[in-house]
Amino acid sequence: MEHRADTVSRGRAAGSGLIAAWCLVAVAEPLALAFSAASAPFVAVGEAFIDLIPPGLKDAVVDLFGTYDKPVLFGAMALVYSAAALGIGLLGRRSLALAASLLAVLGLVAALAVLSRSHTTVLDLVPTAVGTAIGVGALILLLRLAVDVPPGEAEDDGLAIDARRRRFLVAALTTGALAVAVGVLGRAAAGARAAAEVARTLFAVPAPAVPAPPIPAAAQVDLAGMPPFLTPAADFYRIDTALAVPRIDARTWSLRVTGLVEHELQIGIDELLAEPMTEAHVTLTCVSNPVGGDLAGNATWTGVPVRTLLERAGVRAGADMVLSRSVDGFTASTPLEALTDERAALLAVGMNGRPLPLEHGYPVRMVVTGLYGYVSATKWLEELRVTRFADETAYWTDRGWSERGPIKIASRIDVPRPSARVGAGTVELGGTAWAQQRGIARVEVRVDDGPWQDAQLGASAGDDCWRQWSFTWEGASSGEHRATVRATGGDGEEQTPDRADPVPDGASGWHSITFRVA
Ligand SMILES: Nc1nc2c(c(=O)[nH]1)N[C@H]1C(S)=C(S)[C@@H](COP(=O)(O)O)O[C@H]1N2
Ligand SMILES: [Mo]
Repeated sequence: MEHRADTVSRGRAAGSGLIAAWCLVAVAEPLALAFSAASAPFVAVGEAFIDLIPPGLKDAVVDLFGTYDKPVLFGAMALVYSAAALGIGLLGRRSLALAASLLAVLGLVAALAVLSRSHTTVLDLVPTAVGTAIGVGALILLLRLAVDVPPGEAEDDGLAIDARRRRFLVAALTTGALAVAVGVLGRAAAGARAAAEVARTLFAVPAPAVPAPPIPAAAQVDLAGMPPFLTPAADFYRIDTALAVPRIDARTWSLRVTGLVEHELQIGIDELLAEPMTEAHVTLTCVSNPVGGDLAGNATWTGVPVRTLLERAGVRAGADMVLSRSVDGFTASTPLEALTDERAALLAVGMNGRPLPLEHGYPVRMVVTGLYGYVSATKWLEELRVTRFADETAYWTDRGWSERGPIKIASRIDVPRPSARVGAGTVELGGTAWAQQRGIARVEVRVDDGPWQDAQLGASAGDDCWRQWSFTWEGASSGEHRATVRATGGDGEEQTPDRADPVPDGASGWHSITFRVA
């Protein structure tokens, strides 16, 4: 039977396109869990897209959606993909071959995206290829079944229009339901298997040769609404460019030390775990954290000092930077001096006494106190390249951020929340301040246009950690009030009121909130 536009309704054609296109995804995505993380076509297209869009646009999107940027990206992709699928279905009313070819082209685009990821091989094309074949098959089947025979024309199989429509509906619903079932079950099963695989390759964090001093109980200010002094891994902020978290088998993982060194090194996890470990409490902060923002977390990290490996490799004269590289292609440029001076600069394997969670860089990441994460805290680490700032640049430097990123002193008000309503009389305020490597010597609070007054500091757990503070405002009058905070570092630096945007090297300025007293 010929395929004529007037014999397939728009609705059935569009529905066929939509179901077939999502069959492709439903099959390919769970299948990808058996291959590398970058073999998942939907994720790969998203990552390739991020690499292609201009940095300015990307910053605008991150500004707008913050840490929801990933769900927003995936949602937008799903919409665009669905629209394309509807269009393909509609074109199928004219030509089955054209529609099938177009869906295959979408599969091809996804395949190219997979190949554009670092570390992918031809084998990683299997999920996309299988998904595309099944999607195209479903499209052809559904569009064939969608054909009505116009009244009066011969019906080759003698089926009446009603029966044909019912048959199409059953086929469409069955295919759709199968796709959803395969997608959901496949993902759950494969996800569970991947988790089990990771669990098998987890290791115990060795006892540190150099333990961190215990955290005094009084480091935690006793005030409802204050963040915990040590951030649990599950609540720790997460910032990375990876749309799918790399799943690394620690048993096959290795770290290479390359570039301007006397002898290149390659060491596996057992060799790394055999080195003496240092433990340190370090507050990690993100350069994109706005004034008063919460892209900061405090953890106890256990790891091998970066210095240990650099000394083993022998750094050659002229080097001034280490470009650390992640398995997902991310890079950070860390000044050599920050990795060789006395500060905590670790190849961390432990976070709060447990192996790093996958999202935070399992099995090994860098943590360097005093530097923003984008120039120091590479997760899923695989290479340390000793080089020169003049010769190589890192991921965010190529996108307009500073080549170096020392952390600026910062303070914020955590309690009360902005716009909160509090009872009259005595108002308790509390917050957090940090100046890594220097510590916090003083925090002052100002209510409305009143004088600056000293806040009470929580106990210190070391200069690399944030410090909590509290302030009691007696005799609060009812109405709207503004509180402002500023900190002074252990080196005497007083936090500047001058506002700076996070781009290119971190925000500055005082944090204020307004709240209402009953
Ligand atoms: N592989 C990889 N490592 C990365 C990043 C990344 O995008 N990819 N982002 C960096 C940035 S910008 C920050 S602030 C820290 C955040 O670490 P966290 O997600 O564990 O809090 O990781 C750093 N390490
Ligand atoms: Mo960051």
